[in-house]
Order: sequence, then C-alpha cells, then structure tokens
Amino acid sequence: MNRVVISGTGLFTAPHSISNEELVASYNAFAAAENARNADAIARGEKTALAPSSVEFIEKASGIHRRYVMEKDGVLDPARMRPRLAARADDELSLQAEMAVAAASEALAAAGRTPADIDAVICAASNMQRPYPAMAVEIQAALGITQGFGFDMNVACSSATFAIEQAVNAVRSGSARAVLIVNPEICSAHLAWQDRDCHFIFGDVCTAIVVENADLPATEASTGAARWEVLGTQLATRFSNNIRNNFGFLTRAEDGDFAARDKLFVQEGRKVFKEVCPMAAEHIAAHLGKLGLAPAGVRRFWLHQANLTMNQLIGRRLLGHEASADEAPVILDEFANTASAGSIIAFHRHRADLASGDAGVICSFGAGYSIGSVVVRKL
Ligand code: CO8
Repeated sequence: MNRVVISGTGLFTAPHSISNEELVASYNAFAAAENARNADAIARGEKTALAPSSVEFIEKASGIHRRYVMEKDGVLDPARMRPRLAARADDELSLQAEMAVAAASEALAAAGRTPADIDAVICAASNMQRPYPAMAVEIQAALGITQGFGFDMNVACSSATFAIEQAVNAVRSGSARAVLIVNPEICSAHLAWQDRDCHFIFGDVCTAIVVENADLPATEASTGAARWEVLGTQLATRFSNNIRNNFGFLTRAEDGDFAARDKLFVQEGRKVFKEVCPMAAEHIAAHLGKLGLAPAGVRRFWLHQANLTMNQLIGRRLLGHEASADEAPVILDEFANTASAGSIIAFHRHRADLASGDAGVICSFGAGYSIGSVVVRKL
C-alpha cells in the first residue's frame, strides 16, 4: 500500500461580499412589502406577518458577519431574493467548472504538479449545476488532463472529506498517482433568502485539494511544497430529515411546484445543533483513538464551518476547554457556511504555521447526517 499525502490546496473566492447589515436591510424590505401585500389576510388572522431579521441575532446565533456570493444584486433585490445568473451556451465553460478550474490551478501550483500528474478528478459538492455530463469530466477537460477519469459525488456538507477518502483509497491502492478534488459550492442558488430562519447561513466558494502518492518523483516545482501525510480517514452517516432539499428531477413528473419552499434548503437548526455536536465530537475522538492519538495531542482542528457555538461545543467536548482560534480556526465569520468547502478553507488558510510532525484533523458534518474526518501529519 502506498503512503498518501495532501500536497496542495487552492481557494476560489466568489467576487461579491454581502454584509449582515446589507442582508438584513434587504430581507426587512422584502418582509415589509410582503406584509403590506397581505395586510388584509394578516388583519383577518389568516396569515402571520413576517417578523424582521436582525444583525444582532445573526451574529449571536451563528458567528457569521458576511458571506461571498457569485452574484449580489439579485440576492439583495427585495422583489427577487435569488442570484441573477446568466445561462451559458453548451460550448462555454459552465459556472461551477470555472470556479473549480480557478481553485484547482492554485492547488496544482501549490503542490508543484501539472495536469499530466493527475489521474482522477473528483467534483464533490452539495449541488451540481446539472446531472450530466459530470462536472468533473468537464473540469478534467478544461484543465487539460488527458488521462484518467472524473466523477461527481454529493454528501452535502461532507462531500469534501468523503472525497478525500475516495482519493486516498485510489492512491493507496495504486489506481491513481494523484487525484484532484474540487468543491464548487454555489449555496446562494439553493438558499431561501426570503426565509429569516436561514437567510444568513450560506455563501459561495470553491476549494481544491491535491492528494498524491508520497513517493511520486519530486520535481523542481514540487520540492518546496509542504506535504501532509494522511494518517487515516473515517466516514459515518445516519439518516435524518432535519436538513433536506426536495428539489429533483421527479418534481416535473409529480406535477410539483419547482418554486415550493421545500425545493430549497430547509432545516431544523436547533435539532441539528443538538444531535450533530455530540456525534461529531465522539466521531473525532474515536478516530483519533484508532490511530493511537489523543485530542490533546492534536495541534489543530479544521472543523466544518456552520456555526461558531457548535464548533466551540465540539472543542470543549474534545479538549475539556473552549478551543482557541489557534486550536480550531474560524473562517465562517468571513465566508459563512460554504457547505463542503468550509473545513477545507480553514485547512487552506491556517496550516502554514504548523511544524513538521504536528498532527491535525479536518472534520466535516452536516446533512445526511454525515460526518467525515481526515487525520493528517505535517512531514
Ligand atoms: N433574526 C431575528 N430572529 C430570528 C432570526 C433572524 N434572522 N431567525 C430566527 N429568529 C428567531 C426565531 O424565530 C426564534 O424565535 P422564537 O424563540 O420566538 O421562536 C429565535 O430567533 C431562536 O431561533 P432558533 O432556535 O432557530 O435559533 P438558534 O439559536 O437555534 O440559531 C441556527 C439558529 C443559527 C440555524 C442554529 O440552530 C444552527 O446553526 N444550527 C446548526 C445548523 C447546521 O449546522 N446545519 C448544517 C447545515 S449545512 C449542511 O448540512 C449542508 C446542506 C447543503 C448545503 C445547502 C446550501 C444552501
């Protein structure tokens, strides 16, 4: 079996930023217009007036201060409340592929590898912009990777860590020399911006990861790359309806309404919080135990970025004290929840200061429920 390393990561940041202040102003204008439109029904008690959102609630409940999106004006337009994205012709590079190519190019450069080194591309995200041809195959072609194969996979927020396990297995067994993973998340297009319970939660981004055989011959470009040996991966799922999106190809055949509320992200946030925190903490502790490591011996936790309090609670359960920003870095204040990309952004941004021999854990958790952990050590 081959030893496996993560040799590079990349980050594509969406071009527009929305502050909580802008978001709340837009939502409150939407709510006021809706309430005016439904004034008679509200007065008769047939409808409930929409309550305003608040910056204070969002920051206290989630830790999120702003988010990046692919398109901002449509999201903030109280008469629209969704991004305005132009359809592209079949012979143009699709939007998710464009984000992925940018992140992947950075990851390849960081690893000192070229398209000729990559034998597989995995596009792992919580939504694909089309069913087929696979996004990964388009991205493979756009990057000029002429050998190997690509495929798409979706395990919602855990897509990236689940993809790392697939990549690690392929490299360990020798079916690929190196695998490129991309996580193009356009959460803004499947978020109900007109629902105050969740309108603040998500942002858009794309991350990329190069996973390769530790014995792949070094080149001049790859020599300087910091490499992280993958000591182990562990995945777990348990079915729950508490995070759900019913959008799908059967909607048409069922004569359903494509614009119905359940065709976008829906969650029971409090239940998710209560159920997933202990699962994630136990999962990480058990995974470390299998590898002969204790949480106290881990230098850094790159946790899924959904909610600051959630990560603080997981930190307390694992370490016995509140994890500092150094032990469990936070990026959700700037990016919000970016589904599968969150823990990878944290890893991308916050690993350069670690020393050779330091161990860390990348861990995601979310819809499914699904939890994926990747234990790494800096070489
Ligand atoms: N402004 C003011 N008040 C508000 C607002 C708001 N915007 N929203 C809700 N309130 C009110 C509520 O109505 C409620 O009022 P009342 O007490 O009168 O009923 C009160 O505030 C408290 O509401 P909550 O109980 O809902 O508040 P919480 O403290 O639980 O915070 C959170 C809500 C932030 C959502 C929190 O529960 C949370 O973060 N939970 C964890 C969620 C999580 O991790 N989910 C994972 C989802 S990500 C995932 O799996 C990927 C899915 C695929 C990607 C999809 C992309 C779109």
